[in-house]
Amino acid sequence: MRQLIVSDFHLDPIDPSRYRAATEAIARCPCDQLILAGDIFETWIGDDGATEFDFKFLEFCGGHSGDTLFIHGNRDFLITGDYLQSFGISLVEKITGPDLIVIHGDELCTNDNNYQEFRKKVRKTSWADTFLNKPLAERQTIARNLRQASRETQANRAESISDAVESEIQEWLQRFSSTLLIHGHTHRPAVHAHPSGLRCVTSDWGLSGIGVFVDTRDDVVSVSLCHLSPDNTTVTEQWTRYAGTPEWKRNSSSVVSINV
Ligand SMILES: [Mn+2]
Repeated sequence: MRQLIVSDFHLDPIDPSRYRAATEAIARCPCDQLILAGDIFETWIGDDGATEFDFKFLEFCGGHSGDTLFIHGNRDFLITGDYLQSFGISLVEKITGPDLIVIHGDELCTNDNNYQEFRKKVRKTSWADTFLNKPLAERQTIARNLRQASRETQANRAESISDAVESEIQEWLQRFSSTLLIHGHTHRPAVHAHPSGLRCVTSDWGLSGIGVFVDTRDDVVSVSLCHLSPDNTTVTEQWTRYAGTPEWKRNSSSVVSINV
């Protein structure tokens, strides 16, 4: 069983080359389950605002060799489950189990009070209903203004405010008795060994990006941080855990190019 977790493509029709790059990079990676962990689209102002590029990309993801799951990010949380299902993609709020937790990751950034307040407001059904009832052009203007405001806030914000908070990470791992948490959102790709388990962070994308493979075979689980591009797939770091043992061990082999 192989799962591939990617996030933060931030696809925007003003740059079609990024749709192509993401598509070609994923096409190189056959897997049983493709998990799109949020902020796949730079903005989503309603399913009726989808462009031809969005449509083709979702069609590609839904037609992928295995199952495709979609987790909302903070930028594309208005994409609906019905719309995704029409491409064969299942919307899930998050993946939580003892073997694996996958979330977008904004839930972990609890030092950013302003953002958490905003999140609470816009994730209410009433906010979404009011917004989606506005004409498309008005929604486009609102989204543009929000993006601009977000860029200005980010430029003036301390690094630590927008990163995942250690106590939250521990809490998530312990709540689901898990030793593996994978998320995006912070755009800080890495593998972190925490006292309760391993945390893998996926990257944002330009024409390539960093995703995570989870391979489960018999009694062994391997987690690989991978650089994915249209031309090659390179494992940069790999960790392994044997069933019945709580500890992750980092594999010593250096960077390898793999044909997956
Ligand atoms: Mn995000």
